[in-house]
Amino acid sequence: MKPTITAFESSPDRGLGLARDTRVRWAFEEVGQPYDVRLVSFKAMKEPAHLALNPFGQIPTYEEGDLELFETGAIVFHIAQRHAGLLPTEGNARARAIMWMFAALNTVELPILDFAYGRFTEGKKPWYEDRLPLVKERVRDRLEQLSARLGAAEWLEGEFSAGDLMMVHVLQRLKPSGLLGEFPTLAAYVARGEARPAYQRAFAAQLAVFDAARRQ
Ligand code: GTB
Repeated sequence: MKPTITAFESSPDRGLGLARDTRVRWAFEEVGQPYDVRLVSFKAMKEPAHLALNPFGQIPTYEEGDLELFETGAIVFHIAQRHAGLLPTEGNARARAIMWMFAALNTVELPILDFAYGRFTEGKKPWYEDRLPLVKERVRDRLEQLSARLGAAEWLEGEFSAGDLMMVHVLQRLKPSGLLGEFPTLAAYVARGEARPAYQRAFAAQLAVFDAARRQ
């Protein structure tokens, strides 16, 4: 059965691929699983039908038969468990790849979101500019640590895995700010992820949605 995910009818990132359906699309493409997309408006995301799928009123969601999921960590993990290609089969290597998925979401994405959302949600507060250097420093700390760990390796643990997929998508969020560019090792890591044919297909699919919405 072909799974269906939800995505923004018109993404606020204007097709940059930063909304979280892109990481799910990328996972589908890596494992060769076709999928359908149901587009939702901001209004529909807060209505009962969508809230039944995701109580937080967010995209993406995942439906396959009687399975309904939200949270990209859970969705990508589910796809990676169901299909070969995103998690190693050997037990310890698999555990390490899963560890990096959690590290991407729990340790690296949190300060990045604090930085990325701050401008929109707190940008007009009188204390925003005072707090900004602290917020940026927290991001830089994580990037420095991650960059040191990655070193000259191509991917975090040998072969490309769901851990890299998640980490690359989390780091991409920093590209518009220029912060990622301060860390050439990580900028090159993100570029390697973006060069993967599966990523290219996922990116093109989400961009096509944005372009179609703009033409209407
Ligand atoms: N932890 C959840 C997950 O990983 O699935 C977070 C899901 C989430 O934040 N979804 C966002 C959403 O639905 C879309 S991706 N927001 C609407 C709402 O909360 O009302 C986040 C996003 C939005 C915009 C940009 N952008 O413009 O660059 C990038 C990412």
